[in-house]
Amino acid sequence: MATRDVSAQSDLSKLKREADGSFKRPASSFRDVIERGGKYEPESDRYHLYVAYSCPWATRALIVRKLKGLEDIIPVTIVSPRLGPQGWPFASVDPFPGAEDDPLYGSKHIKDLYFKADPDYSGRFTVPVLWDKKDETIVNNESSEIIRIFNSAFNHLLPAEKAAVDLYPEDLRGEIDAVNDWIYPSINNGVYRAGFATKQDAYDTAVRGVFEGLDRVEKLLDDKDYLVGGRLTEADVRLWVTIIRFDVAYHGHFKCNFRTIRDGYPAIDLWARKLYWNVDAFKSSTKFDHIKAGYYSQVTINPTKIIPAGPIPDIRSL
Ligand SMILES: N[C@@H](CCC(=O)N[C@@H](CS)C(=O)NCC(=O)O)C(=O)O
Repeated sequence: MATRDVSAQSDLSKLKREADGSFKRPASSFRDVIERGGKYEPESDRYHLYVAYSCPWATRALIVRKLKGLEDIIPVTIVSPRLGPQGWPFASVDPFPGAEDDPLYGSKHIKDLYFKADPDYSGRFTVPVLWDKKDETIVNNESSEIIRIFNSAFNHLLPAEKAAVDLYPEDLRGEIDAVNDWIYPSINNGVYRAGFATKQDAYDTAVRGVFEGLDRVEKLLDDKDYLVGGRLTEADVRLWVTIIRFDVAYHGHFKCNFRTIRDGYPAIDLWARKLYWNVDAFKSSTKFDHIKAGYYSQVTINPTKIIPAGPIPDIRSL
Protein backbone atom coordinates (compact mmCIF):
# COMPACT_ATOMS: atom_id res chain seq x y z
CA MET A 1 0.00 0.00 0.00
CA ALA A 2 1.29 3.43 -0.95
CA THR A 3 1.94 5.97 1.77
CA ARG A 4 2.47 8.94 -0.57
CA ASP A 5 -0.39 11.36 -1.19
CA VAL A 6 -2.23 9.95 -4.18
CA SER A 7 -5.33 12.12 -3.92
CA ALA A 8 -4.50 13.80 -7.24
CA GLN A 9 -5.00 10.37 -8.80
CA SER A 10 -8.14 9.37 -6.90
CA ASP A 11 -10.15 12.50 -6.15
CA LEU A 12 -12.54 13.54 -8.89
CA SER A 13 -12.34 17.15 -7.72
CA LYS A 14 -8.65 17.05 -8.67
CA LEU A 15 -9.29 15.68 -12.14
CA LYS A 16 -7.03 17.56 -14.57
CA ARG A 17 -8.50 19.90 -17.19
CA GLU A 18 -6.83 21.47 -20.22
CA ALA A 19 -6.06 25.20 -20.17
CA ASP A 20 -9.29 25.89 -22.08
CA GLY A 21 -11.39 24.11 -19.43
CA SER A 22 -11.93 20.98 -21.50
CA PHE A 23 -11.65 17.43 -20.22
CA LYS A 24 -9.27 15.07 -21.95
CA ARG A 25 -9.56 11.43 -20.89
CA PRO A 26 -6.19 9.90 -20.05
CA ALA A 27 -5.28 6.69 -21.86
CA SER A 28 -5.62 3.45 -19.91
CA SER A 29 -2.36 1.95 -18.61
CA PHE A 30 -2.73 -1.82 -18.49
CA ARG A 31 -3.13 -3.10 -22.02
CA ASP A 32 -2.28 -6.80 -22.05
CA VAL A 33 -4.30 -9.48 -23.80
CA ILE A 34 -5.42 -12.96 -22.83
CA GLU A 35 -4.54 -15.46 -25.53
CA ARG A 36 -3.48 -19.05 -25.94
CA GLY A 37 0.28 -19.36 -25.83
CA GLY A 38 0.59 -15.79 -24.51
CA LYS A 39 1.59 -14.32 -21.16
CA TYR A 40 -1.99 -14.60 -19.96
CA GLU A 41 -3.54 -17.95 -20.87
CA PRO A 42 -7.30 -18.26 -21.11
CA GLU A 43 -8.19 -20.35 -18.04
CA SER A 44 -11.33 -20.79 -16.02
CA ASP A 45 -11.42 -18.90 -12.70
CA ARG A 46 -7.99 -17.34 -13.22
CA TYR A 47 -9.30 -13.83 -13.94
CA HIS A 48 -11.58 -11.54 -11.97
CA LEU A 49 -13.54 -8.55 -13.16
CA TYR A 50 -14.09 -5.48 -10.97
CA VAL A 51 -16.81 -3.07 -12.06
CA ALA A 52 -19.12 -0.29 -10.96
CA TYR A 53 -22.70 -0.52 -12.21
CA SER A 54 -22.66 3.26 -12.41
CA CYS A 55 -19.84 3.29 -14.97
CA PRO A 56 -20.67 2.93 -18.67
CA TRP A 57 -17.22 1.60 -19.59
CA ALA A 58 -17.41 -1.10 -16.93
CA THR A 59 -20.92 -1.97 -18.02
CA ARG A 60 -19.67 -2.73 -21.53
CA ALA A 61 -17.57 -5.49 -19.97
CA LEU A 62 -20.48 -6.75 -17.86
CA ILE A 63 -22.79 -6.98 -20.87
CA VAL A 64 -20.28 -8.82 -23.04
CA ARG A 65 -19.39 -11.19 -20.17
CA LYS A 66 -23.06 -12.19 -20.03
CA LEU A 67 -23.65 -12.30 -23.79
CA LYS A 68 -20.72 -14.72 -24.03
CA GLY A 69 -21.79 -16.82 -21.03
CA LEU A 70 -18.53 -16.16 -19.17
CA GLU A 71 -20.13 -15.86 -15.72
CA ASP A 72 -18.50 -19.02 -14.33
CA ILE A 73 -15.17 -18.46 -16.05
CA ILE A 74 -14.74 -14.83 -14.96
CA PRO A 75 -16.31 -13.97 -11.61
CA VAL A 76 -17.22 -10.32 -11.00
CA THR A 77 -17.26 -7.92 -8.06
CA ILE A 78 -19.38 -4.77 -7.91
CA VAL A 79 -18.03 -1.71 -6.07
CA SER A 80 -20.09 1.00 -4.43
CA PRO A 81 -21.41 3.47 -7.01
CA ARG A 82 -20.11 6.53 -5.14
CA LEU A 83 -16.68 7.58 -6.29
CA GLY A 84 -15.08 9.17 -3.22
CA PRO A 85 -11.84 11.06 -2.54
CA GLN A 86 -10.01 7.71 -2.46
CA GLY A 87 -11.63 6.53 -5.68
CA TRP A 88 -14.02 3.58 -5.95
CA PRO A 89 -14.81 2.09 -2.52
CA PHE A 90 -15.84 -1.49 -1.86
CA ALA A 91 -18.99 -2.17 0.18
CA SER A 92 -17.02 -2.49 3.44
CA VAL A 93 -16.13 1.22 3.16
CA ASP A 94 -19.30 2.51 1.53
CA PRO A 95 -22.21 0.08 1.81
CA PHE A 96 -24.81 0.33 -0.95
CA PRO A 97 -27.43 -2.24 -1.99
CA GLY A 98 -25.82 -4.54 -4.55
CA ALA A 99 -22.26 -3.39 -3.80
CA GLU A 100 -19.79 -6.03 -2.62
CA ASP A 101 -16.54 -6.52 -0.74
CA ASP A 102 -13.34 -7.50 -2.48
CA PRO A 103 -13.36 -11.31 -2.27
CA LEU A 104 -9.67 -11.65 -3.17
CA TYR A 105 -7.83 -9.30 -0.83
CA GLY A 106 -10.46 -7.48 1.22
CA SER A 107 -9.31 -4.22 -0.40
CA LYS A 108 -10.92 -1.01 0.73
CA HIS A 109 -10.72 0.74 -2.61
CA ILE A 110 -10.00 -0.13 -6.22
CA LYS A 111 -6.79 1.87 -5.88
CA ASP A 112 -5.42 -0.85 -3.56
CA LEU A 113 -5.50 -3.25 -6.53
CA TYR A 114 -3.68 -0.77 -8.75
CA PHE A 115 -0.90 -0.44 -6.20
CA LYS A 116 -0.73 -4.20 -5.73
CA ALA A 117 -0.20 -4.48 -9.48
CA ASP A 118 2.23 -1.56 -9.62
CA PRO A 119 3.40 0.27 -6.49
CA ASP A 120 4.51 3.22 -8.65
CA TYR A 121 1.25 3.51 -10.58
CA SER A 122 0.61 7.16 -11.38
CA GLY A 123 -2.66 7.12 -13.35
CA ARG A 124 -6.28 7.21 -12.26
CA PHE A 125 -7.89 4.24 -10.53
CA THR A 126 -10.54 3.40 -13.06
CA VAL A 127 -12.96 0.55 -13.58
CA PRO A 128 -13.30 -1.87 -15.26
CA VAL A 129 -10.31 -3.80 -13.96
CA LEU A 130 -9.55 -7.24 -15.36
CA TRP A 131 -7.43 -8.89 -12.69
CA ASP A 132 -5.17 -11.94 -12.95
CA LYS A 133 -5.28 -13.97 -9.74
CA LYS A 134 -2.27 -16.04 -10.73
CA ASP A 135 0.23 -13.22 -11.30
CA GLU A 136 -1.70 -10.84 -9.01
CA THR A 137 -1.78 -8.03 -11.49
CA ILE A 138 -4.06 -6.09 -13.80
CA VAL A 139 -4.23 -7.59 -17.26
CA ASN A 140 -6.23 -4.80 -18.79
CA ASN A 141 -8.20 -1.74 -17.64
CA GLU A 142 -9.45 -0.55 -21.03
CA SER A 143 -13.04 -1.58 -21.66
CA SER A 144 -12.81 -1.52 -25.46
CA GLU A 145 -10.03 -4.11 -25.22
CA ILE A 146 -11.60 -6.15 -22.42
CA ILE A 147 -14.73 -6.70 -24.53
CA ARG A 148 -12.61 -7.92 -27.44
CA ILE A 149 -10.82 -10.34 -25.09
CA PHE A 150 -14.17 -11.62 -23.82
CA ASN A 151 -15.47 -11.91 -27.37
CA SER A 152 -12.95 -14.51 -28.45
CA ALA A 153 -10.22 -15.54 -25.97
CA PHE A 154 -12.28 -18.09 -24.00
CA ASN A 155 -14.23 -19.60 -26.90
CA HIS A 156 -12.59 -23.04 -26.56
CA LEU A 157 -13.87 -23.22 -22.96
CA LEU A 158 -17.43 -22.29 -23.85
CA PRO A 159 -20.40 -24.29 -25.12
CA ALA A 160 -20.77 -24.07 -28.90
CA GLU A 161 -23.69 -21.64 -28.86
CA LYS A 162 -21.79 -19.16 -26.67
CA ALA A 163 -18.54 -19.60 -28.59
CA ALA A 164 -20.49 -18.74 -31.72
CA VAL A 165 -21.59 -15.36 -30.34
CA ASP A 166 -19.34 -12.94 -32.23
CA LEU A 167 -19.68 -9.24 -31.53
CA TYR A 168 -16.77 -8.29 -33.78
CA PRO A 169 -17.19 -10.48 -36.86
CA GLU A 170 -14.46 -10.29 -39.51
CA ASP A 171 -16.78 -9.13 -42.29
CA LEU A 172 -18.13 -6.21 -40.25
CA ARG A 173 -14.94 -5.00 -38.60
CA GLY A 174 -14.40 -2.08 -40.96
CA GLU A 175 -17.93 -0.85 -40.47
CA ILE A 176 -17.85 -1.37 -36.69
CA ASP A 177 -14.53 0.47 -36.37
CA ALA A 178 -15.85 3.32 -38.50
CA VAL A 179 -18.95 3.74 -36.34
CA ASN A 180 -16.98 3.47 -33.08
CA ASP A 181 -14.56 6.09 -34.36
CA TRP A 182 -17.13 8.89 -34.30
CA ILE A 183 -19.52 7.60 -31.62
CA TYR A 184 -16.76 7.48 -29.00
CA PRO A 185 -15.62 11.11 -29.23
CA SER A 186 -18.99 12.67 -29.92
CA ILE A 187 -21.27 10.61 -27.65
CA ASN A 188 -19.56 8.13 -25.25
CA ASN A 189 -16.85 10.54 -24.24
CA GLY A 190 -18.72 13.64 -25.43
CA VAL A 191 -21.14 13.55 -22.50
CA TYR A 192 -18.16 13.56 -20.12
CA ARG A 193 -16.53 16.42 -22.00
CA ALA A 194 -19.77 18.38 -21.59
CA GLY A 195 -20.21 17.41 -17.93
CA PHE A 196 -16.60 17.85 -16.83
CA ALA A 197 -15.98 21.12 -18.71
CA THR A 198 -14.94 23.97 -16.46
CA LYS A 199 -15.33 26.75 -19.02
CA GLN A 200 -18.43 27.76 -20.96
CA ASP A 201 -16.82 27.46 -24.40
CA ALA A 202 -15.55 23.97 -23.67
CA TYR A 203 -19.02 22.91 -22.53
CA ASP A 204 -20.73 24.56 -25.52
CA THR A 205 -18.49 22.74 -27.98
CA ALA A 206 -18.86 19.39 -26.28
CA VAL A 207 -22.63 19.52 -25.85
CA ARG A 208 -23.16 20.51 -29.48
CA GLY A 209 -21.01 17.55 -30.50
CA VAL A 210 -23.10 15.19 -28.36
CA PHE A 211 -26.33 16.20 -30.09
CA GLU A 212 -24.79 16.21 -33.56
CA GLY A 213 -23.69 12.66 -32.82
CA LEU A 214 -27.15 11.67 -31.59
CA ASP A 215 -28.77 13.21 -34.68
CA ARG A 216 -26.48 11.08 -36.82
CA VAL A 217 -27.23 7.90 -34.86
CA GLU A 218 -30.96 8.60 -35.05
CA LYS A 219 -30.76 8.51 -38.87
CA LEU A 220 -28.64 5.36 -38.77
CA LEU A 221 -31.11 3.51 -36.54
CA ASP A 222 -34.22 4.52 -38.45
CA ASP A 223 -36.15 1.28 -38.92
CA LYS A 224 -33.23 -0.79 -37.66
CA ASP A 225 -32.64 -2.95 -34.59
CA TYR A 226 -28.83 -2.77 -34.74
CA LEU A 227 -26.22 -0.23 -35.73
CA VAL A 228 -24.18 -2.40 -38.09
CA GLY A 229 -24.85 -5.38 -40.35
CA GLY A 230 -28.36 -6.18 -39.13
CA ARG A 231 -27.02 -8.03 -36.09
CA LEU A 232 -25.89 -7.32 -32.55
CA THR A 233 -22.25 -6.20 -32.45
CA GLU A 234 -19.91 -4.44 -30.05
CA ALA A 235 -20.94 -1.16 -31.69
CA ASP A 236 -24.40 -1.57 -30.13
CA VAL A 237 -22.96 -2.46 -26.72
CA ARG A 238 -20.59 0.53 -26.76
CA LEU A 239 -23.29 3.02 -27.68
CA TRP A 240 -26.03 1.48 -25.54
CA VAL A 241 -24.27 1.98 -22.19
CA THR A 242 -24.25 5.72 -22.85
CA ILE A 243 -27.81 5.93 -24.17
CA ILE A 244 -29.28 4.05 -21.20
CA ARG A 245 -27.66 6.62 -18.85
CA PHE A 246 -28.71 9.61 -20.90
CA ASP A 247 -32.14 10.55 -19.56
CA VAL A 248 -31.37 9.47 -15.98
CA ALA A 249 -27.95 11.10 -15.64
CA TYR A 250 -26.41 12.97 -18.56
CA HIS A 251 -29.45 15.09 -19.38
CA GLY A 252 -29.45 16.62 -15.90
CA HIS A 253 -26.09 16.05 -14.27
CA PHE A 254 -23.90 16.57 -17.34
CA LYS A 255 -26.16 19.32 -18.76
CA CYS A 256 -26.76 17.47 -22.02
CA ASN A 257 -30.23 18.89 -22.18
CA PHE A 258 -31.15 19.93 -25.71
CA ARG A 259 -33.60 17.03 -25.47
CA THR A 260 -34.02 13.62 -23.85
CA ILE A 261 -33.67 10.34 -25.73
CA ARG A 262 -37.24 9.31 -24.94
CA ASP A 263 -38.79 12.52 -26.24
CA GLY A 264 -36.31 13.53 -28.90
CA TYR A 265 -34.94 10.40 -30.54
CA PRO A 266 -37.64 7.81 -31.32
CA ALA A 267 -35.39 5.41 -33.26
CA ILE A 268 -32.60 5.44 -30.66
CA ASP A 269 -35.18 5.09 -27.89
CA LEU A 270 -36.81 2.04 -29.48
CA TRP A 271 -33.45 0.39 -30.19
CA ALA A 272 -32.40 0.96 -26.57
CA ARG A 273 -35.67 -0.31 -25.10
CA LYS A 274 -35.66 -3.43 -27.27
CA LEU A 275 -32.19 -4.35 -26.07
CA TYR A 276 -33.09 -3.63 -22.45
CA TRP A 277 -36.35 -5.57 -22.37
CA ASN A 278 -35.50 -8.39 -24.79
CA VAL A 279 -31.88 -9.24 -23.98
CA ASP A 280 -31.16 -10.09 -20.35
CA ALA A 281 -27.44 -9.26 -20.59
CA PHE A 282 -28.41 -5.61 -21.04
CA LYS A 283 -31.15 -5.40 -18.41
CA SER A 284 -29.33 -7.37 -15.72
CA SER A 285 -26.18 -5.25 -16.17
CA THR A 286 -28.10 -2.01 -15.67
CA LYS A 287 -28.92 -0.77 -12.17
CA PHE A 288 -30.50 2.64 -12.31
CA ASP A 289 -30.10 3.25 -8.56
CA HIS A 290 -26.32 2.79 -8.91
CA ILE A 291 -26.21 4.99 -12.00
CA LYS A 292 -28.07 7.87 -10.39
CA ALA A 293 -26.27 7.62 -7.05
CA GLY A 294 -22.95 7.42 -8.89
CA TYR A 295 -23.26 10.46 -11.08
CA TYR A 296 -25.16 12.68 -8.65
CA SER A 297 -22.59 12.05 -5.90
CA GLN A 298 -19.93 13.84 -7.98
CA VAL A 299 -19.67 16.86 -5.71
CA THR A 300 -17.81 19.19 -8.05
CA ILE A 301 -20.90 19.14 -10.28
CA ASN A 302 -23.60 18.47 -7.65
CA PRO A 303 -22.37 19.69 -4.23
CA THR A 304 -25.59 18.76 -2.38
CA LYS A 305 -25.48 15.19 -3.73
CA ILE A 306 -29.27 15.34 -4.04
CA ILE A 307 -30.45 12.66 -6.45
CA PRO A 308 -33.27 13.83 -8.70
CA ALA A 309 -36.51 11.83 -8.47
CA GLY A 310 -37.08 11.54 -12.20
CA PRO A 311 -37.29 10.63 -14.90
CA ILE A 312 -40.21 8.34 -14.16
CA PRO A 313 -39.93 5.58 -15.17
CA ASP A 314 -36.18 5.06 -15.55
CA ILE A 315 -36.94 3.41 -18.88
CA ARG A 316 -40.28 3.04 -20.61
CA SER A 317 -41.70 -0.38 -21.41
CA LEU A 318 -41.86 -1.58 -25.00
N1 LIG B 1 -10.83 4.13 -20.94
C1 LIG B 1 -11.39 3.55 -19.81
C2 LIG B 1 -12.16 4.56 -19.00
C3 LIG B 1 -12.66 4.01 -17.72
C4 LIG B 1 -13.13 5.13 -16.78
O1 LIG B 1 -12.82 6.31 -16.98
N2 LIG B 1 -13.91 4.77 -15.75
C5 LIG B 1 -14.36 5.77 -14.80
C6 LIG B 1 -15.76 5.47 -14.32
S1 LIG B 1 -17.02 5.75 -15.47
C7 LIG B 1 -13.52 5.70 -13.55
O2 LIG B 1 -13.28 4.64 -13.04
N3 LIG B 1 -13.11 6.86 -13.03
C8 LIG B 1 -12.43 6.94 -11.79
C9 LIG B 1 -11.52 8.13 -11.70
O3 LIG B 1 -11.21 8.75 -12.73
O4 LIG B 1 -11.12 8.41 -10.57
C10 LIG B 1 -12.26 2.39 -20.25
O5 LIG B 1 -13.01 2.54 -21.22
O6 LIG B 1 -12.15 1.33 -19.64
